[in-house]
Amino acid sequence: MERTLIIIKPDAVQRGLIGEIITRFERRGLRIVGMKFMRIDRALAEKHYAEHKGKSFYESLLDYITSAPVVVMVLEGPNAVQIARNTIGATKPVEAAAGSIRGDFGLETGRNLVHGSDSLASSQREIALFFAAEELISWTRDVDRWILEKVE
Ligand code: IDP
Ligand code: MG
Repeated sequence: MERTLIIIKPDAVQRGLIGEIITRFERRGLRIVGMKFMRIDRALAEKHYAEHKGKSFYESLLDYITSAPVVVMVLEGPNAVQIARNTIGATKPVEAAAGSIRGDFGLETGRNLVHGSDSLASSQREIALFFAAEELISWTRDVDRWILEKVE
């Protein structure tokens, strides 16, 4: 089982797409183990996007992610990191497959609606930035045996 950090970014929240986006992850079969509605401040944004410091889009990225409230989620499942990335689609909406979130709702890279961790190591680092351990709920769904080959 893996966990991954998802952010429904300010543009998606402003456009009323919270429900649509959560629905796509739920339908995929991923299990929500943490979720909060919040405004990301500058300090947290800098930590979250530290790998991009110095890049041409860094300042506009910080402005974007701090511009309005977001929904932050931790999703769990086998291969959750890669499966969530596939459901989200490629970074640039112009390259995102139709049927992915960015491929269905996005046009520009700086308004690409959703964040998903890019590796297991990133997910662990990012989850710790946004959630305290006690905010993450370990649970099973009655339907899990119809989604997972083996329920732990
Ligand atoms: P990812 O979100 O698909 O992992 P990253 O390369 O990690 O993509 O970039 C982080 C975020 O920075 C992107 O989701 C996007 O919002 C923004 N970004 C990346 N490249 C560009 C760009 O060339 N122009 C504007 N924004 C960008
Ligand atoms: Mg990334």
